[in-house]
Amino acid sequence: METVHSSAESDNRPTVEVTKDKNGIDQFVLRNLRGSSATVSLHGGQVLSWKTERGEELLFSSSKVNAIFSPPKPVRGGIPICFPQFGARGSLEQHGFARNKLWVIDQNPPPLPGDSNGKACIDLLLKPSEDDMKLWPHSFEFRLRVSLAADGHLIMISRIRNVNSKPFSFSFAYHTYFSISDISEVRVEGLETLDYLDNLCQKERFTEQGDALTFESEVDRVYLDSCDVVAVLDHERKRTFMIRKEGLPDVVVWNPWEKKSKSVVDLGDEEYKHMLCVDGAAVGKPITLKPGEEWRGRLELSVVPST
Ligand code: TA6
Repeated sequence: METVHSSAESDNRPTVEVTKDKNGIDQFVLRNLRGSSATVSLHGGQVLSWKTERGEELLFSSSKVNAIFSPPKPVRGGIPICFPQFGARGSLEQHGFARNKLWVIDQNPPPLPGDSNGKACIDLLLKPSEDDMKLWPHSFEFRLRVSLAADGHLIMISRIRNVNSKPFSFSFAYHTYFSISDISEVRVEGLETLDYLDNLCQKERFTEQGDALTFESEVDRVYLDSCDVVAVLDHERKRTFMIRKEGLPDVVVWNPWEKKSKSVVDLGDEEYKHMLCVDGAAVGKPITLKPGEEWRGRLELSVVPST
């Protein structure tokens, strides 16, 4: 395992180490000085793991991943990047192609003032191939910075620039699979009274009632125009995931429940109990960029003890 940034005690800095997965694709392990870590793959720019300083995994990953994982499909779990669309429409695959592509290290990332000091970070870049342009004829530069802060917070910043000669529109989501004790022990706060589109009812619009969201069956919703802080409380594990977002007006909430799980080939039949997707997203209204314009979507995840 090669260390990209020195972690020698003397210089007392966070580290980024490079490894390869079983398909020989580079993965980057970010570590802070307290021992928290995050692993990012060049495949899809996907965060595959985010661990506490005690080595506890915070993101869900299907047990079937080793049996089924076959690029270009993404690993079931972690945080797949959904771009340039969320959902299945037209000729693009479900949730777009970004998560199925091989990204490269961004050798010359434009500075992100105030978002790098004291963090272990990696900058990745995705540009469309000729084949991509046939599918989605828009030139873009997608710069992704994944950082692990000194306090263990995981930060993802997506910068998507239109390098085209004409405007284009897209939708986006950080498709975040949280690891939970049991779906019956979890509630989501911060979505109360919001309108949502229900994917189980032909995207019909409903209004959420006035208290926290709990789960008794399959849920597949896009909550619209949410506030920028959402909490996922896991009563059993006495911890709460805090989701802070900027540039991401919507929140996707998905749990496949028992019946749907059985039809998802790379998800164990009982694994719906131990995962919940709560995605910072821009899905309700497409984002339109003029030539030269850039969009930025920032997600900051943290975990705090809670009763
Ligand atoms: O709303 C979330 C969703 O669109 C669900 O409908 C389900 O398809 C989920 O994403 C998983 O999508 P994936 O392509 O990752 O299997």
